[in-house]
Amino acid sequence: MNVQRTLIGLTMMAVLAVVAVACGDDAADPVFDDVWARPGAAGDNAAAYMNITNEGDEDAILTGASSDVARMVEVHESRMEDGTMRMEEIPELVIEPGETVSLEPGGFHVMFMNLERDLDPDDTFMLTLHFDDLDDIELEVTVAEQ
Ligand SMILES: [Cu+2]
Repeated sequence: MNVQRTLIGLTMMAVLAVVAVACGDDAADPVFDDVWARPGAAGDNAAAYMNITNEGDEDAILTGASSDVARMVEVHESRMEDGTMRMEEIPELVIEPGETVSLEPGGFHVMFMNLERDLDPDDTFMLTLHFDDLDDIELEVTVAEQ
């Protein structure tokens, strides 16, 4: 076998592989439903909930959120610890391809601390979600008593 020809062949294959990766549309594709928030009074806290389904080929990694309804917006997880409900910030919430993660009371939620205004039932407001390697995603949240 001609060694030089084999090397050229391998080099060509490597080049093609790089092009394939660069041109592939592998990406996370988070899709949202049942987006709602609990009511709250100005100065208090509230939380938003939703289902996030990743219809893409890469992990969707939620890294944070922002909204003009509150000074501080964080992604939290609530859990029981020694009989007490505690919550902590989740710096990265990973949703694998094909997976649905539910943000729901008692679990993951988007926390609004120190509301700038009242959130009354049937109000709507905009929430911006930040994902690793994706453009920001804006969602309309409906306030509901559930
Ligand atoms: Cu919280």
